[in-house]
Amino acid sequence: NHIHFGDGDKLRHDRKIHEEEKLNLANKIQLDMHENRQQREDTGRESAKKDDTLRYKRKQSLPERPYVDPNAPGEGGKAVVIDKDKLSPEEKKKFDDGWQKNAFNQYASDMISLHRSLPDVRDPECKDLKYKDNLPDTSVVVCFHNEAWSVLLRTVHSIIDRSPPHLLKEIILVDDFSDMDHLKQPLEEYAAKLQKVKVVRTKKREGLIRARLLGYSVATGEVLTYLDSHCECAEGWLEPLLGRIAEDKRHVVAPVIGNINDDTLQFAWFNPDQIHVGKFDWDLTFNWMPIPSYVKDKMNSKVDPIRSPTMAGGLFSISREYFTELGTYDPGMDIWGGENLELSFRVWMCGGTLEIIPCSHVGHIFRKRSPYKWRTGVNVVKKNSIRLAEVWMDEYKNYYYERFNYDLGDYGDVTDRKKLRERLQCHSFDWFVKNVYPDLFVPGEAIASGEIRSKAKPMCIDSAVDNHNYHKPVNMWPCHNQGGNQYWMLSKNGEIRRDDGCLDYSGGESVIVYPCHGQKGNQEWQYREDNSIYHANTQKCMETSVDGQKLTMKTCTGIDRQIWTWKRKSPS
Ligand code: LR7
Ligand code: MN
Repeated sequence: NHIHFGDGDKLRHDRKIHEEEKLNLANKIQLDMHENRQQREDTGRESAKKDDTLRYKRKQSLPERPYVDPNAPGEGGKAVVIDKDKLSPEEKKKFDDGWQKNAFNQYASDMISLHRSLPDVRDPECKDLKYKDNLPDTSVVVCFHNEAWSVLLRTVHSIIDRSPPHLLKEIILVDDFSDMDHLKQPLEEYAAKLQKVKVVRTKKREGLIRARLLGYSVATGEVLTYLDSHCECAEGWLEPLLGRIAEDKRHVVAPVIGNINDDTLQFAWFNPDQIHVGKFDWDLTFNWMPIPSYVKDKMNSKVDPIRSPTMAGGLFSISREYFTELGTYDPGMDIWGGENLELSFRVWMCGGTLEIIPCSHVGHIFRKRSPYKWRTGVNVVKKNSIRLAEVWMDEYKNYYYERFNYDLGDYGDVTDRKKLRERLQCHSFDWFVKNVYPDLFVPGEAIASGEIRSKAKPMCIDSAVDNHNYHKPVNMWPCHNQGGNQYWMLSKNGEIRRDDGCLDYSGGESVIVYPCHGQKGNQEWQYREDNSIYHANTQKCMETSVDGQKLTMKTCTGIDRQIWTWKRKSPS
């Protein structure tokens, strides 16, 4: 499993040579950053005292930001609304291209200052929190593949403008083999003018996981902070993250992730009572959930760190030493996906904690589609997820595998990662579930699971379960025996569910999928001895239409169109 990073070694080499030179430079820079006035006032005091004052001063002051007209587009995090009808044909084309290339409104972003102001979104209580004097410094690693100029540079400037200089060791921009021209020479030149910003490049498209490993290999700060390439850091974002790590290097921490609207670039944030934590579903996708009661009950204040079973993956800080001990990332993971759950499970199972820090806010552009090319012909997310399931999930991995009928395919070699787990002497996945995420729905508790096949025709109950499919009628589809949208579980309290979606009937023609509410009612079903599926509330039975395409609810009669085979599996 050898990776050729290319630039990494060279940089490390260069670094050695310039270490001394840079140290001098760093001292000089720091001195330059102090207000000369302060120094002048201090002359005459004894030198020890002066040092203290300087250190204090350094902690307080942020770099000066260039003046931006407060009425400029997007200032204060406000929305930029563009009336496309008023654009000239050329501008319209620019507008469309921007969306096409980035899956967000690049045209709007280009209108906004790289130094735009954001509201101070912190809870007032945050300002009472005190942090250690000698917080560790951080390298911020930003990986990108074909990112828009204004969005990437706004990320960079928001880091510089809102981080106390002595805590920001460097920003490492990792170019994952982009082919856009602006990311080549122009970025190099721009970065050279900014102190502390380095550009490193992969030699081929590696995907975000190995790109992050390249960033890791050249980073020198005590803490590593990873950010996506379309973020904006809000006032005071950094100290609370570093402060928590300073208490114990095993604290892995993430900011509250605000939403930068993909269309208007409006910056929205979450108050302490709206903050969500990370969960996962059995198809191993990451999702958000409200703070569970067993987490909330242990918090003394709304600005306390919030324990989170998983993390989104893109925005977090970790002690560089601890990241090393913990085995960084799995270099066998490609392009995108899986690494966030892998690291989440690993942190918890191997002695660390994962927390969201309510006083730290960073915005991220959430997109509806992925704009860049993935590896074709390989389902990389599935491959990455199987790698993590094999290494970390023990017998629980089967709940994931059932979802695609154990069609694992080639997921490469995971021996090294299994050795890592042994070396670290980690807890079992069962321990993780019971101690960190006790209210997780575990399919092993299901009474029946798998496809639900009609006796009348080889048709199965079929529906996606996600925000876009909630409230929509559930229909029938030819059985494909591959799990996926035909995989359903009957829970102990009568829900027919997948992840957090439940079959729900409230009268009328159709059954719909609806978020599970755990209250029985419209979501209570019985799979009866005669293989009918009975809805207690309305006393009706599931029935397929004569052509087999539709699912309806009818008075129970026991005809073939009301008889179902539900593949059962004994809990593994
Ligand atoms: O091949 C690639 N090489 C890269 O360098 C593909 C992507 N990337 C870069 C890309 O430019 C971006 O900066 O990697 C970063 C993440 O890719 P996005 O922004 O296209 O994806 P995303 O925001 O949906 O990614 C989320 O899930 C990923 C799973 O692998 C990573 O963990 C991302 O970091 C994660 N993003 C967040 O957690 C931000 C909050 C979103 C949520 C929920
Ligand atoms: Mn992203």
